[in-house]
Amino acid sequence: MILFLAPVSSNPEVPETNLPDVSKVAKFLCKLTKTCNTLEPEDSLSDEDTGKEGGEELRENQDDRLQELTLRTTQYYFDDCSEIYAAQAPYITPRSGVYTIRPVSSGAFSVFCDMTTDGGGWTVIQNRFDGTIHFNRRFNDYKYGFGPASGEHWLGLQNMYRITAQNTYELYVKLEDWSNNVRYAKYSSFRVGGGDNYQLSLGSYSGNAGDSLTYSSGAKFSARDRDQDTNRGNCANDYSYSAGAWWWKNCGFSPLNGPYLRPSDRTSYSGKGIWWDKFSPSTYKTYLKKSKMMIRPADFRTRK
Ligand SMILES: [Ca+2]
Repeated sequence: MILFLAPVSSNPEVPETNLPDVSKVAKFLCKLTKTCNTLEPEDSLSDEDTGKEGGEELRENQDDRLQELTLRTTQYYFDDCSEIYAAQAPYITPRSGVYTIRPVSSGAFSVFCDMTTDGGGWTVIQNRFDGTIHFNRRFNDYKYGFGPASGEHWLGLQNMYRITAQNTYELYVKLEDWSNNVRYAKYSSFRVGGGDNYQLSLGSYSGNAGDSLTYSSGAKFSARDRDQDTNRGNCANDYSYSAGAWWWKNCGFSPLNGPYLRPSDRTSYSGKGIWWDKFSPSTYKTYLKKSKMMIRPADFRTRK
């Protein structure tokens, strides 16, 4: 397991906080991983290490020092964003941003960590907010993921499976409509199965957006080129009332991977956009502006 403390990129919405002393962080990390002998950050890097010439200032600020520490500890990884939260919390206000994690039995990959919503520690698995990344894609894209972790993004079913196989995870779905109303739906457990079905298992609902996902619990994942639903057609492709890759049964009520439609795109013939039935009934007038899905261990709060 292990240890990336500095986000690759910070969330501009999060105010800068004082960074910790790097040597303290290093001590904490080696204590945590019992690898003190191999984790001795040097005071400075050689020109060769940095690619800089002429003895110019090697480390301009603590952000660079944290990045250096990150690069020098690549043999250790965190399982998910909740562990990064726990590693940062003793020293700083945990910072949202892109980090690298490596779940058990998995390679390393980048994720966006939301450290502010509902107590933080969330690993973002889906994020849509401006339509810059198109989501009308084939099954393989949904399997392996697409879009930058720092922007509009689908983490990938395979990575969701690897993360959620480690522990019991909860799901937080944050939604915003075009009138800037923000609501959420939370599920006490969320698991994506293995194989090539990526079957969804969900726990109980709470929140203020309404429950539009429980219907999909038990569903296999379908995309336009992979029909694994229980409908005689292909819910991901064939009907105007449901669109995009999702955990469809006889279709469903929460296509958050649907087309990104702005108010100007809406007509009674525009098909369906991103919607969550209980929050944005499936009429052409109420497609959503933002959708963010995030997961973290269900025992996160009691562990803190
Ligand atoms: Ca079908």
